Amino acid sequence: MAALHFQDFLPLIAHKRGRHGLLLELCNGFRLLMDRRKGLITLDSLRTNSALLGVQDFTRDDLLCMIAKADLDGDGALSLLEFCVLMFRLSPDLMQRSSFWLHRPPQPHLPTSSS
Ligand SMILES: [Ca+2]
Repeated sequence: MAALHFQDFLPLIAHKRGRHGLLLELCNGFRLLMDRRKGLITLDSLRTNSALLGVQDFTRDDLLCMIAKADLDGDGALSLLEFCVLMFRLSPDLMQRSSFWLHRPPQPHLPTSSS
């Protein structure tokens, strides 16, 4: 049986809790992995918390490669946005669902004249 990773649960979370719940879980996942002083996921913070992502058997070079592939601005660390993009890329089911969400943008809750 293949090991399950954080991103494997994202489609289920999206189905059960909707896009707001999914974004909340992504933010929670980011916070667990980030370097608290920098507010970013660094190589060191990723190595320290790699078991949370199910990548504890990854080498330093594997983790560097993972960061490099997701590091959109080239600063050597992952921001929340870069982490979210990485999780969507690692989860094909989630990627398919995201195109559905793009066609149905969130509806703002505007106050009515009676409220
Ligand atoms: Ca970056």
